Amino acid sequence: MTDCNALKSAILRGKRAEVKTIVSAAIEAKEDVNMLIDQGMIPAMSEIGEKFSKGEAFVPELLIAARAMQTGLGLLEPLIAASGRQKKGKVAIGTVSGDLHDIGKNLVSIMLKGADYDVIDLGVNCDLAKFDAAVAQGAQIVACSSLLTTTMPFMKEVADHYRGTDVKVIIGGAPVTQEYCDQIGADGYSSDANSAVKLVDSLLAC
Ligand code: B1M
Repeated sequence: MTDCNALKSAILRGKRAEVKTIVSAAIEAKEDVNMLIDQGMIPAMSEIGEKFSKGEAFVPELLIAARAMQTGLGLLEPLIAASGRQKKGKVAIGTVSGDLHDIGKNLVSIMLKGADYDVIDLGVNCDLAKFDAAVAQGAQIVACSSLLTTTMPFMKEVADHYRGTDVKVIIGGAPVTQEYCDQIGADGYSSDANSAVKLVDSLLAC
């Protein structure tokens, strides 16, 4: 059984090799992937975030922890996404223009892939042209992630851009709320990766 505290600690110390060893062993043992994410990875990022807010940790420490988390997520991704079944729909996801935070977006992306969605991951700093290109490839839903209060207003531009079309715009990220979603007229909000899957399910009536 994986020691999720050891995983959390390895992420907090930015020890990518340790993360790789722990996650690889868990994969080998066919352990529950969600447990690693929910009890090891997300708590690690929450803790470093709290320390950053209190001035007890700084940007370089955030970066090394984020890279260590990405190492683990990269190993888990094919496992979660592996599925021979017909995809339930196509979702484009990206962190909005001006914003480079991608850990939460990557989690949502992985969870959607794991739930049998075809996901076009547009990365970070996405402008309308990038979202449009994904829609041209058949994306039915555009999922926007924002971690900065300064980049949240771009979500309104996305919602306005697709209003009146068949494309649904959904939003999320730490500073985003249901109230903000209502205010900008987006089609849905979710607070975490799991509820993002439920939201997409409901919008596509799966
Ligand atoms: Co930055 N950062 N950061 N950062 N960073 C925050 C967001 C901040 C709150 C820290 C703080 O001050 N306490 C603060 C924003 C303040 C504000 O806007 N009011 C901040 C700042 C200021 C900055 C810089 C400006 C710092 C600087 O340079 N002076 C800079 C901005 C760069 C830019 O984007 N242009 C910056 C840079 C960075 C790093 C590069 C060092 C690194 C990012 C690395 C990376 O992403 N590859 C980083 C990090 C790691 C953080 C914190 C500590 C952690 C973010 C994170 O990964 N959380 C963050 C503090 C915090 O949030 N407590 C902070 C874990 C992740 C799993 O959660 O992304 O919320 P989250 O995703 C969740 C949900 O929100 C939801 O599901 C996810 C999983 O359940 N969700 C969605 C997310 N997207 C969704 C989309 C959906 C649905 C749900 O679509 C429908």
